Amino acid sequence: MKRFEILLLAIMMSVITMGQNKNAPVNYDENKVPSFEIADPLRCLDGQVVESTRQWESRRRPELLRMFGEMEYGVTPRKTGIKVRHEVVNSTPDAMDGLATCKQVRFTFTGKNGKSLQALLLLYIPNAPKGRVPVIVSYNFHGNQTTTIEPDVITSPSRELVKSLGSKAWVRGEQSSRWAYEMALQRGYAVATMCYHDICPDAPNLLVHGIPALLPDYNAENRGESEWGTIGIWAWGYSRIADYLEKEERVDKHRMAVLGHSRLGKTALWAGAQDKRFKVVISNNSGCGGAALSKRFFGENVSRITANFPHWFCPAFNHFSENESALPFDQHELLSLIAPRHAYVASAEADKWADPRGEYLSLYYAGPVYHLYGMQGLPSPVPPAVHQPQHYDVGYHIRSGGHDVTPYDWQCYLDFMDAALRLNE
Ligand code: GTR
Repeated sequence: MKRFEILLLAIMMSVITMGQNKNAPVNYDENKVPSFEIADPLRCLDGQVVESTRQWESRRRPELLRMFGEMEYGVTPRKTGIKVRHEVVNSTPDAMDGLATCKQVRFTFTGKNGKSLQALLLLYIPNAPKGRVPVIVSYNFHGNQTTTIEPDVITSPSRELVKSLGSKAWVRGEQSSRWAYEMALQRGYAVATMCYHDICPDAPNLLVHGIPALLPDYNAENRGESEWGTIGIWAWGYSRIADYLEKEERVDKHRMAVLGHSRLGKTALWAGAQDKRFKVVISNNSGCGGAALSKRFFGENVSRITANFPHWFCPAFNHFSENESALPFDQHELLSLIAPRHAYVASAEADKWADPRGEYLSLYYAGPVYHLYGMQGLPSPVPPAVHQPQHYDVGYHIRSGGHDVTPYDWQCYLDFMDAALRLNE
């Protein structure tokens, strides 16, 4: 047996009585955070501490990627056999009063079993800068048409599977407060968005309507312990968007960022951990299973999240319900997989469910890997006050208010990216 299989088996046997529980206790008291040791991300399972970036990349990084795949998000298949076709269905050179060129691109995914699926990418490219521009890639929750009131934006296809067509969730512009397109475009960034339901509808019984339908061996009803959940599938989708953008003539493929909010922040981190083309990886209020340390057991916990959203993770993650201390890794090690690229974590003061302090500490404890690359992580274990962004080679801010994406968040991300991507050189 391989080392991971033994580890997983040992964990499963030790937690047979635990389980996912929608009513599991939730801790909001800092005094009740259990004492636990923060694992050194540089220490391998066999106890060896890596001392060079070469060792990190050849030994520890693959070891961590395997653990996150096998025990949390599910293993991303090396080859899916899925073919992707792109078709520009609409191109407007003077969108947003001439600020941008708007392209809408249909992706058709076809599996070896002959089944296919369509998704729609909305891409805004600023008109003022000459040449190639950096791009921010970010899924939306309710369809491209909800991110703006621009009338030409085509409605994303897969929504009716999730909620009835009459639902106000799908109304044009309904989520526009979360999309600071004009600010990004004015600052020279392209923005690419797609509805995450197009890649895989977000409901346990709907996996068969997403990318899994194109995989003949995927058994959505009875997944293997380490088989893909939707976070893994959405992360795969982020990489397929990057494939397209790499070939887009106005986009600088060396300056791609991925940004996600909440469950899509978890997804952005897992995508950014695996796909090195994302040079900046931004987690907005991603919480449990995202940036927040699981072992703090503060706010949402593994028992609650796996009970409420059993399809997000692989089944093996359930074994850590009410048993976070048995995890052979924690989320700071997910963040460390982004180095030497740039990780950014943002919290909101009132979003205790996402454990703002745990999100900050996670980024802080990813520091040793950044240091190995001669880069600067967060200098202090003490989180900053609200509206005091901390921008080093990694970035963090906490703002007032609740679980959301606001223009203030975008402003911080753009400031950070200007420096991280050396936009003004
Ligand atoms: C909540 C979930 C969080 C977060 C959020 C969201 O219900 O408990 O983990 O992901 O959804 O995605 O909006």
